[in-house]
Amino acid sequence: MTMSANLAPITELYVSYDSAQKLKVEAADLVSHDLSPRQICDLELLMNGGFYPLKGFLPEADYDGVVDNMRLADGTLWPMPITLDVSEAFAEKIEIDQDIALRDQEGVILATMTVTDKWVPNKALEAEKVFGADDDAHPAVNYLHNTAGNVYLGGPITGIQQPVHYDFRARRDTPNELRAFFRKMGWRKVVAFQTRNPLHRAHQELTFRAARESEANLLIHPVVGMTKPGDVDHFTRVRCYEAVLDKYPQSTTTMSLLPLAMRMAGPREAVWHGLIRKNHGVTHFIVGRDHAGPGKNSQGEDFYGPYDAQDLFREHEAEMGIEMVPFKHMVYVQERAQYEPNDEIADKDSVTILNISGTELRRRLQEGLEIPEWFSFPAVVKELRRTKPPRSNQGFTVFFTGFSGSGKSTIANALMVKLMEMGGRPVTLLDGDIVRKNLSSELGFSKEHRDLNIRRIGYVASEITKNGGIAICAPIAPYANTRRAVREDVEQFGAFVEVHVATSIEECERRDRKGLYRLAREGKIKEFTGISDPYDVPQNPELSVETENVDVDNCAHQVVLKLESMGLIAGH
Ligand code: PPS
Repeated sequence: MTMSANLAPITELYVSYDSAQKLKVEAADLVSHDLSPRQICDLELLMNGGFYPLKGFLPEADYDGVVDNMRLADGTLWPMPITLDVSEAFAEKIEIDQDIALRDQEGVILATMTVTDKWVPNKALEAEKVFGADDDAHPAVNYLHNTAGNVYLGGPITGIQQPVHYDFRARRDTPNELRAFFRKMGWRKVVAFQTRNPLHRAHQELTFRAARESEANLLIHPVVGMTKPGDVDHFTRVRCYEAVLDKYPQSTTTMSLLPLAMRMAGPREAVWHGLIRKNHGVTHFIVGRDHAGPGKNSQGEDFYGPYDAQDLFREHEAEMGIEMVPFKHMVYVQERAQYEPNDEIADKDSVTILNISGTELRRRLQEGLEIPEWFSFPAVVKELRRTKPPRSNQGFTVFFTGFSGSGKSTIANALMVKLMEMGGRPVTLLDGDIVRKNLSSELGFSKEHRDLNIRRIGYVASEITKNGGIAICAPIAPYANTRRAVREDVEQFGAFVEVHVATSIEECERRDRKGLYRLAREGKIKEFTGISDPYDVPQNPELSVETENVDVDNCAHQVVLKLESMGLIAGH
């Protein structure tokens, strides 16, 4: 199969400038749905033709077909449900055939939609069929169950304006802008490389080889919408891509940013990516090992086989009208000082093959260790180090939890002093009592109020962590779920070190330093943790300290040792 692009403009869902002005005024009176970040990404690609031939968020019959056999009701291949999920309360207000306004997070109206369908999806079935397992360890399944609304609305979209982007505007192209660029440059064959990671030398080699072998030009087409939680942020990645771009021979290669919200759906995602690239005027698409893989399932196994994505793509290649270029695993051969496809090295026994895995790279960045030039470009490594300095220069949070009177505050204070003695990073103590005075003075001790209190602490700690400081928190934080939520908030930016101050309730009551346990026993204080309110003992804290028969200094020292072993403070 030899492809050559049809670069005529693709159908967009935008109305003309005049109609948009009029529609915008009229739409102000419609019931509004505030789009989630993922829905904004989906809407942008719906409107600009990236999701052609979809005309809007999927109606029920199309959704059923896509979930069941990757086809719209009319038989067209489409592997991913593009749905407008809303809350039950919102759905109740909406009648069939009603027009609604779709707004971005600042309230700007981007489109209107005529609601033709409203239904409650079978999410478990969607998870099984689309993502391969109803397992929350899959980021998209987790999203489906824990973030997406329970009702789907479907219907055609009338586009008013593109979502506003303030970043990297010159690097963003709609399908028609890319088509026009390829036309102007005379690029009749273009191979696209999809990525959500920084590019290193191996990627540069493999993409360029792919282009050479297909006698095509190259489009580096990174996703800047939503990728896998925990990925390097797109700001850093784009700076890295720009550094790699001039390593390609001049005028063979271009880069464009794609505002896609990935689902990490492996094989189905590969087919979806191919269709999206086709819409952008591309003729060839690189599919690697474990394309758009979501990582391990809750049993610790891979969700998909390493070549499932290539197999499914190949099955539908002719129908899609875009050719797959299978990704070769490139390794560095030291003796020849070059990258070669692993499966094409005939003299494997007599040469030295070098490779650094993603995990090893993260470790080296985390610990500030050397990253050799054969592996990556110095400019890329510099950008990565700027964003992710070694752990010993990053912010982090130490989160003490335990009963009232367990010794949390005393150990936290001692730890703060020790860290200040070492210097280097600012330290903030968010002690239970301090917080209740300054941040949460209106709150009591109901479950709801305790949760609010802890989430506020988590928010402040995550901001401190993000900005390179050390936050030491010392609330009771009795609920495991809330502690987990705080961990997630903080871990976006740095380490979260949970320390269980494991003093028994009997010992705390015996000490009764504030006389509160007596009052709680007498019923004068209600909902008292450990007496008349629950405490979930931490199951996997980074550290658990005993305080009976151990002095405060020693407890604080145990925490310092833990921080040292985690690489958070540099050894001497
Ligand atoms: S929580 O559950 O994490 O929001 O609690 P926290 O903000 O750490 O506040 C605990 C301090 O408030 C005092 N106090 C109570 N504790 C538990 N239960 C009840 N009902 C209660 N009422 C008042 C108590 O002094 C706690 O202080 P610490 O420093 O933990 O001893």
